[in-house]
Amino acid sequence: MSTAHAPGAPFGASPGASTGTGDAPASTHGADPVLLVSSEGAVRVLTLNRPQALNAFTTAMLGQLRHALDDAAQDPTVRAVLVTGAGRAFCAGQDLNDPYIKPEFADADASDAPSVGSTATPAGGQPQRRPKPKDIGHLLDHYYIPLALRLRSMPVPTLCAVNGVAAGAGANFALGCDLVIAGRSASFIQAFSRIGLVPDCGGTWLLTRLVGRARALQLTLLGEKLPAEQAQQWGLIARCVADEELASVAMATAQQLAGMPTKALVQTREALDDAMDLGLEDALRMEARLQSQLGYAHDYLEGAAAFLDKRTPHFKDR
Ligand code: T3D
Repeated sequence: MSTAHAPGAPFGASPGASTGTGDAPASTHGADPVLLVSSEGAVRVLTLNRPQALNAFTTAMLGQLRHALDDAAQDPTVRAVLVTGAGRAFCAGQDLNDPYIKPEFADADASDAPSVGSTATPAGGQPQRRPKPKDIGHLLDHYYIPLALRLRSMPVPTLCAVNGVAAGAGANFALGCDLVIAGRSASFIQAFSRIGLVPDCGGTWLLTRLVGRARALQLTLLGEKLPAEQAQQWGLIARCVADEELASVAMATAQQLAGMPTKALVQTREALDDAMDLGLEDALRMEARLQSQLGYAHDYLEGAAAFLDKRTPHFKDR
């Protein structure tokens, strides 16, 4: 796959290497593709590419992202997925301008929609324009839920390199990855309460597990910016590194994951998620069941043999 460098993209992503799958074409008539796809060895790199709007998710981008994850999941040469953003932000969450969710407007007297903003009669007798509500839940059912489930069930480890602000669903998509490494200038904002919504894209589930109820409430109610360094101290993310080191550290970590026993990594993710809802005895039995399965697999036999032979193991299961 081509690795020509695209402007603003931290990894070797080529606009020409974008996926052609998704609910919208990857590239529309000369417009920049909203998702860049490239590979470095066994690492598939996905770069959100709407830097002018801080990589806010459009339905086209959400569709392409899911299909790019499907594609990586089905490609036996891919052993890790690295997601990042082009430009100064990782992702500002749902694009509030996307026609899918942007309210249409109707004259106030022609609509029974709730009024917003000033209720004063406008000067000049012009009819007041009011937004007609849309079912935002539809967007979640059709885009965010499949995307979040796809991410969490990837058959390879996932890593997010957070290169700038991650807000709303952008923050929670990042936190849904197995490892999150952020640049020092990055930040996380649960922006939902600022616009009258609840956390989505798995935010309720992820945040309570990652930082506990008190900090989850602090983040989500106040909607304040959490700097990357504090996010790391809180255990929200794995690492915080200097901005200029982010791309190299993230790629080195992704390559490290790609060289490891994939099945064991993925089953570890699933076991940790499941363990949150299990009692000790059930967790012990789950561990035994998983070890039983893995114990027959090539990677365990190879890993144990390589240790005894004092050589580097060569893992190949997926
Ligand atoms: O319907 C639903 O919403 C359901 C789904 C919900 C999932 C969600 O993600 S809800 C949360 C949506 N996101 C937000 O509310 C965040 C909105 N953005 C911000 O609060 C700020 O942009 C940031 C704190 C992220 C960054 O601030 P700053 O000062 O660094 O940048 P900026 O100047 O605000 O933004 C730069 C440009 O990006 C600007 O465009 P312009 O004026 O230069 O043409 C801005 O409008 C655009 N932009 C930023 N975020 C979004 C966006 N455009 C559309 N949608 C956005 N979410």
